[in-house]
Formats: sequence, C-alpha cells, structure tokens
Amino acid sequence: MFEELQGSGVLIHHWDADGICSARLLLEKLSKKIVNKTPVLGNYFLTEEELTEYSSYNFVIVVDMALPEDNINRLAKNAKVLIFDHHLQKPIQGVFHQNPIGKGEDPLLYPSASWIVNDFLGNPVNVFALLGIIGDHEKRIQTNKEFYTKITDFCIKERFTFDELLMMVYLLDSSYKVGDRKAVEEAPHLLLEYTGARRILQNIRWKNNLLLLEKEIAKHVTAPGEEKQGILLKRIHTKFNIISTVTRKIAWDSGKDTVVLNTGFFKDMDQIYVRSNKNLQPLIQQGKMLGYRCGGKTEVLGAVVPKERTESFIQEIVRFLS
Ligand SMILES: [Mn+2]
Repeated sequence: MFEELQGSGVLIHHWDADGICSARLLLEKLSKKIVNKTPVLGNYFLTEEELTEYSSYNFVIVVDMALPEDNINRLAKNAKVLIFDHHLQKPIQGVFHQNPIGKGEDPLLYPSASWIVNDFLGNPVNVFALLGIIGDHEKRIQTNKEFYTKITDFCIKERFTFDELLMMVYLLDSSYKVGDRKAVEEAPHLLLEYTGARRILQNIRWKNNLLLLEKEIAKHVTAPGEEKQGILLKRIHTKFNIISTVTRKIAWDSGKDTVVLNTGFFKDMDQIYVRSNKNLQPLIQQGKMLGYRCGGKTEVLGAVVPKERTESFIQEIVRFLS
C-alpha cells in the first residue's frame, strides 16, 4: 500500500498519546516522504489555511481523528487520502478508510488507532501499539480481558509495570494539555529516536509539564466558586486543557453537580464542562440543537460555545440540573 505512494505527503494526527504513537508507527515506514502535523489544539477539524496547505501534498494520511467528511473531500480533490481511525464515523467513499468501528466491528477488539495502524503494518505487538490503547482507556482497559492480557504479557516480557506505561501516557499527553502544539508534532520523532521506551519516563520537558499541570489544576480546584441551588459553578481562565480534570476533582470532592467554565482556552469560544448525578443526555442533545460543539456521556458533558452565548447556556444548564 505505502509503496504506491508517490511524491510528498503529510500525516495529520490527533494530539494525544494515541495519535502520537500512531504517528510514530507510520513515520517509521514513511519518514522519508512525509511530514507530520496536528490540528490547532482542540479543533476536530481543519482550518481554511490548513486545508489549503495540505492540499499541496501528493498524499495525506489522517490518523486517530474523524475529521469532517467535507474536510476529507476537499483534501481528496488534489491528494490521495488514507485514514486510519477508530472513532465512530461512517465509511467515506473515494478514499482509503481503514476504520473497523465505522464498519460496525466491536470497539473492544479495536481499542485504539495505534492498534489498527500496527496491525495494518504487520508489526508484532510493541510498546507504541499498547501505549495508544492505554492512552485512550487508562485504567479502564483492565476490564477488557483480551487486551489487558496482551498488556500484562508484554509487561512481563519487557519488565514494565502497568503504572509505568500509564505514566508514559501522562507524559505523552502533557504537551497538548499545556497547549504546546509544536511539542506534539516533535513527539513522534523523539519516540523514533528513543532506543527504549523507558526514555519517555526520563524526558525532563514532559516531566516539567506534569508539574506545571498539577499546580495549575490545584490552583483552580481550591479557588472559591459559586453555589446556585446546590450546584457548584466555577469560572476559570487558563490556557491549559485541564477543564475535565478540574471538574472531576471538584465534583468528586464535593459530591455535588458541578459546572466549570474556562474562558482562557480559545479566543472566541469558551469551554464548558459538567459533571452530574443526573443523566445529561437530554442536555447534550439540547446543546447540539443550539448548534454548539457538544458531547459527553451519561454523567459528563463537554461543550465549546461562542463567548456571547456562554451565559445563556450556563443558565440553561443550571435550570436543567436544579
Ligand atoms: Mn484514539
């Protein structure tokens, strides 16, 4: 498949540990003809400038991201497009779309993009394939019998502990959490240079990121918030991507429904995060109907809202929760 690729290419990958490890695996096979990029942090789409820039390549590989179909079609006008992913997205016609989940396969059997890529490349199980899995699932992977066995076997053979692999994932995720897009793009190259995965644990810059994140999270968790009808509302202003962690800590410490607003991550948009004992699905639907980027699970809602709409959406949220 890769032998047929002519000319120069660009590899677009997610900014998290899975995206970085998947990129590392692909670069190993393609490094001579490809450059790697991650989107603007927090954007699950490409900007007009990115679309124009990437259209000048002969081929584009997208990994661990379900970019909007119209983005893909734009790229496919000029370039050969290949996608390796495990997010729920229906198969896109006219491009090479390697996504077993999109074809209806069991997500438990394809827990990360790194696994799908590694499988496609015909590699044996290795630390990067597994780090992508642990990055996306953390400790919850321990309930996936088949894959937890693979991880445990690997740990015994290579003399790692699960907690060491988990720490590697936190270190790899630290670049995007501190908002360092360039460091995200450098990471796959570092992983190519490292002779052993243990080197990840020694990367000073990533270790400093974690200290910085820990401090910033503690600062916002302990700062006083408002309480409205038994609901905690915390307004923070940080350029770090820590809203989910801050919300979780406040909610778990207090046992109360918690709403956190971050006005410091995007220029024109605000991040909103909610954790509740109530089922938040109707609220997520409502947010989507209002046209916001909105998602989550039963107990969690994350949204990105234009700044001028923030206060009205927060009122909606408080009304829903109380
Ligand atoms: Mn992933």
